[in-house]
Amino acid sequence: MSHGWGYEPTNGPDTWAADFPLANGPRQSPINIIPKEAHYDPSLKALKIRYDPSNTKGILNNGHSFQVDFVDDTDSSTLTGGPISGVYRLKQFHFHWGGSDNRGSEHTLNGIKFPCELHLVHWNTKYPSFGEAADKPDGLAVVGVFLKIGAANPRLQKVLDALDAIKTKGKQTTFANFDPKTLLPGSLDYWTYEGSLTTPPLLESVTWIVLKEPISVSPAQMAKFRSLLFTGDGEAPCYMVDNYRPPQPLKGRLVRASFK
Ligand code: SG4
Ligand code: ZN
Repeated sequence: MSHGWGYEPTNGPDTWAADFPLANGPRQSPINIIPKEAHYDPSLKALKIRYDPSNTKGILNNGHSFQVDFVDDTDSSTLTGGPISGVYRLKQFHFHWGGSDNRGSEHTLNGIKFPCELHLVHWNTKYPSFGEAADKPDGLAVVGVFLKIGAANPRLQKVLDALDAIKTKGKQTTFANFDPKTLLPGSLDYWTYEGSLTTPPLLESVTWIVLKEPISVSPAQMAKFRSLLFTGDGEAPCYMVDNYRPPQPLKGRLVRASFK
């Protein structure tokens, strides 16, 4: 792919395997979650999430999504408990969304797509850095949250208000004092399985923790996501929409549920 991976027909998910053969690996993400086929595991612990808003560093349009980055040089914003052992630090969060409300999430529920999915990316502090952790089987833990159309979400609005400043690829701006815990739903019930990054290099290093309860987003808020561009300044503009990978084969993996 001379022009790099993306979400267009010419460089989209169906083409990634040419440059990233792991695309056909044994533990790829996302997946379709079939709640009736998930195994309730009473030994799964409650998720413990502790974030320090003062770790918020900035917000960036990386040409595939936008992400809010966090300072991760101490254990002040961490994920523990749930299916993981040890302490994982928050690195960034980002979203995937559709060009229309009938698609956009990466994970699906009984084949149903949500209009958007939030990913909170954490790395295992048994490794020295995110970079060292990113290719280890227990290196990363990503919490996934579905967004469904409903009332405007006031917690999300502060993030969306920053998007005007990062419309094009490569743009970044300061973003301060945000607590991503405010984005989470009331219940932290989850499904969990062993998977991968959903973008190249598709590394098989992610313990996925997908929350059962969606959060809400209004149609006007979804329009704001869709006002971003995949393209950089001076390029023919291409709206950042449909930046999701579709579900991948389960290949015998077990999906466990923290709840009955
Ligand atoms: C998005 O493109 C993020 O912006 C990427 O963040 C992220 O890559 C990528 O998704 C894959 O993450 O939770 N969907 S995912 O599996 O976190 C990484 C950056 O490019 C490595 C930093
Ligand atoms: Zn993601």
